[in-house]
Amino acid sequence: MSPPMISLKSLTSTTTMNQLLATAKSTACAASSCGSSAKPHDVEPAVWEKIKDHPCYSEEAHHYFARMHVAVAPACNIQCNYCNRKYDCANESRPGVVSEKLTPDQALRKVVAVANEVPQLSVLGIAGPGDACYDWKKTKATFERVAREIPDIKLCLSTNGLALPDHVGELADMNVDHVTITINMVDPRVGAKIYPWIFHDHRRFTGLEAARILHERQMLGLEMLTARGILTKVNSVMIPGVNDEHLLEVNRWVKDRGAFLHNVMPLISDPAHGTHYGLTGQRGPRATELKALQDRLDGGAKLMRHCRQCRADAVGLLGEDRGGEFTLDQIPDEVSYDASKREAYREVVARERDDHLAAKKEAIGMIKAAGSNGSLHFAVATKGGGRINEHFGHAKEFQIYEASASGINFVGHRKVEQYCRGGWGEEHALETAIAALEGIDIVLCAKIGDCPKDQLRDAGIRAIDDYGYDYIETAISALYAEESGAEPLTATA
Ligand code: CLF
Ligand code: SF4
Repeated sequence: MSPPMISLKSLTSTTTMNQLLATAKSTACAASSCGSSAKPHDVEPAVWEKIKDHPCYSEEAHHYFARMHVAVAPACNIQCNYCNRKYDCANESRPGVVSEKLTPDQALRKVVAVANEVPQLSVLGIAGPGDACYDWKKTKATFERVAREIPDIKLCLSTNGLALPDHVGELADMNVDHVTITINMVDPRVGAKIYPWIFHDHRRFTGLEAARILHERQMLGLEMLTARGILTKVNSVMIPGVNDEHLLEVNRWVKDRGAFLHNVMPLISDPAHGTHYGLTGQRGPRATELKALQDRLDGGAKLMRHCRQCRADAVGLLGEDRGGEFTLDQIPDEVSYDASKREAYREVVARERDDHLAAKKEAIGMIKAAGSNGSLHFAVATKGGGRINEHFGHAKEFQIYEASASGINFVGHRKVEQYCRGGWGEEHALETAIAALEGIDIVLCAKIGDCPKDQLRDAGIRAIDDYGYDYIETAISALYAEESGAEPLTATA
């Protein structure tokens, strides 16, 4: 029999403590139906403790937990050809772009306000808009103030690595468990095409010398973090014709030095952004080129495939940005932290995750038992919680899964223009969504109208809303089994 469904939506939109706890209590039986451990078997328990609530370091956690960035570090010590650190464009969504810069005190106010309203919040990241290690005083002051007020929040930092070796000791002292270094090259000849200059040791360096110094400092920083047990993720920007092939070598180097994850991101390049690459016509990779490179990297340093390339002031689950709700003018001058919503949410999520993991295990067993050699690609409309819980017309992105004899793998996401606005479908948005879903066999969503369903069918894509609010893997396994002629699974959600 199907256990009652837990609605994470009800948790995240509940406004009072009593409502939240009542919701948690009413869902307890769903969790008790599952005795499986929430810990995956491929990581040490101590590492799992560090990643289990971090939406970037655990693909599974990104269904449940949110990060927020505070833009306290505007200064930078290098120039990347893909960046111009423009501060005032709320319409862009890419790293290095923010709407308002904050002092550490303003950042604390904002973190407390978000923690009181967004129960999924688990991580505070400082990712610019400049370099968090170069603008160190503000980064450190922010982390110290927030950690005093909200001790259980995870602190996360992203850096170009040049100033990193100077601060690894303090990062360890502050219990920062997660650091990201952007490493785009390990050969200074490649680096010279990406970085026109760096500022180091009170001097400006250019050309090969600049790239060599940056490379040596990045490797040193990575080794120092690994030695202290700080989990390090390496971000690499894939720049076709500049470092795309070279990233295979980067992957080997960072794996050898203990990187926990490697996240290869596509170059975002547009003349309107005013960056060197944008203005000189350097293109970014196509989605298929990115995936092909990621597939070639499989077997090296473990890959992250669910990055959303967030802004330096992003707030919310990956893939959503609620930053606009928490600008300083909307936050009271005095805010005090109330832990109740976050604590209640965590209790419910712990149970929900057990249930989800059991369903996932069952689904993957079913896929393997189906004995098919083929693969199917699914695009899923979801608002989080690992469930199919978004209407097709409201989706701004689809999560992409590949089902094959080896199991069910999350392989990325595709952004789309929202099709339905105010009850009306936008024809142009539907056309671009269908184009973005190229290569997809089946779209899974909570609801879809006849018109978009027919147009998707004409494009060779089946749209199915029969599994609305089920777990993603449960629906995928049932459909995969159906295609292979095997007995479908009974939905567990
Ligand atoms: Fe922020 Fe980065 Fe920490 Fe995450 S983002 S500092 S590790 S909390 Fe995450 Fe955003 Fe991708 Fe970064 S989705 S851009 S990987
Ligand atoms: Fe921009 Fe970051 Fe590069 Fe500095 S390190 S130039 S902020 S992308």
